[in-house]
Amino acid sequence: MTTLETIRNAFSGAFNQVAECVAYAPGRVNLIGEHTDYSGLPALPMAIDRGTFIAVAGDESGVVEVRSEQFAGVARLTRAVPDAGAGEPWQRYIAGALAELAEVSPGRGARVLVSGDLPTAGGLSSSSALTVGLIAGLAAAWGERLAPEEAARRAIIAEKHVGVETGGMDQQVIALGKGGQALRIDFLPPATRYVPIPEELRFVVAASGEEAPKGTAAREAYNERVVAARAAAVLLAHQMGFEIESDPPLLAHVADVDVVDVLVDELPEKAPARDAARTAGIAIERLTTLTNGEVDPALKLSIRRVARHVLSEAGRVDAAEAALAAGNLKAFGALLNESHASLRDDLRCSTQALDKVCAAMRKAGALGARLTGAGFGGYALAAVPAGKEDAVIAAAVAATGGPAFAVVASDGLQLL
Ligand code: NG1
Repeated sequence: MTTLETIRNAFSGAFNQVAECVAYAPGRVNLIGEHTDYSGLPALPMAIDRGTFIAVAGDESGVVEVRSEQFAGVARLTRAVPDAGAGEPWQRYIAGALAELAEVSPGRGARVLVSGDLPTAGGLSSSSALTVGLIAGLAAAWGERLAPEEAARRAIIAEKHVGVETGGMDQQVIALGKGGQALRIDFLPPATRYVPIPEELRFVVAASGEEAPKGTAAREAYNERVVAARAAAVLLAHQMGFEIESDPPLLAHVADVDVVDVLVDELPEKAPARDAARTAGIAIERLTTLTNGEVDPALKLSIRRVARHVLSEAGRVDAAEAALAAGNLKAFGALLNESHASLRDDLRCSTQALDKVCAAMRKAGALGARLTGAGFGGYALAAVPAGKEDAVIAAAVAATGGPAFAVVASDGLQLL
């Protein structure tokens, strides 16, 4: 297990000098509200008791050198042109973080060691923990202590530049998490509030056994859903007789209208973004342009199913928050199961292994289980009554080989 002491010792061993500061950024598990953030609709995640330590010592080299036993190779990125040095996928997060710190002591460099106990297989937000922690740790070493909200804001932009059109849930809960509490995040208008987790409710996370790497295929599958949701938003607004003026158009802009559930059924089952833009009379770029790249305007998107998932999932976030407040664990568990079914059947980001591990955990006594995070592999989450954790963990390991472990709601970003 990595601790402040072990990372400090490892830093001295690696660089033959003492670390000036250590940032700790936890992972997160999203309780409910999956694939909603990029539509401006709420999510309910919590920071967990596993995370990433980032030990830093500043220097005057103008170069940032990052080492980690978790990732292959050593990154050596020049502050002036950080993109040029980023080879391995994980190094692109460093380049993104450096781009978002361009104005902080621009001539300075740093040596960085990354270590921790957060699995990188997908679903527990290792990429955002790395990005948030790097931004906070490097800024501190260069003389600027960023507020957690500001570290999150910069990390969201950094990750978008890496190529995933992230909605921003992960970075916010990693920065703002609190022990014993989930964090309800609203995006339009932006707001957060803490939601206490009942004492008798426990959480287990379990690997599906399939990596959900942020490589090309997973990134494209994610970005396609982002654009399908935008296309659904403009078509629904068009059906209601108005045009969404903000950019990009989001399902949040139509979600509050009473008839929206009925109108969703009239959306095209599959259509390219190009057709949606033509029908709504708007420029195609408003749908397909991403921060880094674009989605092919001719690609057929599952507009109706994506909209049905996103809008129904937003309703489940409200219901889940109410169930937690009322201590109604049974209702909370049932909502997790409904979320999984919707992600599997409508958003289509589950896999057989995720379905299998969720089913195994339910059978072993979980109140409910669902994939967590973007899906396409990675981790599943189970809500478990206190005392049943070991049985649920054993069932998950028997189903997929593990790992599976209990997680608790924990504090967010810290500078140690
Ligand atoms: P993960 O599981 O970290 O890939 C992604 C997005 C979130 C959110 C979820 C789906 C990033 C960094 N995170 O999470 O913003 O959209 O998918 O709910 O892209």
